[in-house]
Amino acid sequence: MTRAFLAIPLPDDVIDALTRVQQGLPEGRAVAHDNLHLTLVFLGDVGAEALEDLHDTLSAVRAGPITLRIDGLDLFGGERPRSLWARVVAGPELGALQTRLESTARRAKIDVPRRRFVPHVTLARFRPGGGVSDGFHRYLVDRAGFALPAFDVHRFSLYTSTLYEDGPVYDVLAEYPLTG
Ligand code: 2AM
Repeated sequence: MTRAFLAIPLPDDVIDALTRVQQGLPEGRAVAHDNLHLTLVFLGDVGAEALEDLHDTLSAVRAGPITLRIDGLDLFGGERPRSLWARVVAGPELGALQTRLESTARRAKIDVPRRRFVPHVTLARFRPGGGVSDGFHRYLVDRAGFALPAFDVHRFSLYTSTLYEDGPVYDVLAEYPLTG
């Protein structure tokens, strides 16, 4: 079985800007530069045959480029955050692609967890159940207006995730163009 997910890789200048916003984070584990992405569908552990089927279907997907914008930081988990993330804003085509990919994965017999799609880029993760310090609140307040100019993305990718003690390593298994 292979742990896998579908995501949109981000342009280098966006990654650099997100890396800069991670600086000064007083606690939590910052997501490594190479691991910053916009997840579309988390696939979980997938067998080789289902992965092949999925790849064949994804290779036939025709969709155009998508314009994205990063606008603001937010937390999953509130006062006891699980993660800090950058909000991604887009037109309806992002949600349409996400829905389509999720259905494609289900048709390939992949048991995709049912979760509302909140477009985001995870920037840091926190120890479960732990609170955060005043320093962390100051960090958030100082970056309250964080936003980046809009940018276009021209592909999405199938990633594998290998879990190690010091964090996951993501590898691109295949790429699919968003060029219409
Ligand atoms: P996250 O960034 O909000 O944690 C690879 O793990 C990607 O798949 C991450 O971007 C992660 O989202 C997403 N994902 C969604 N559901 C997941 C789950 N149950 N376990 C691990 N990652 C998940």
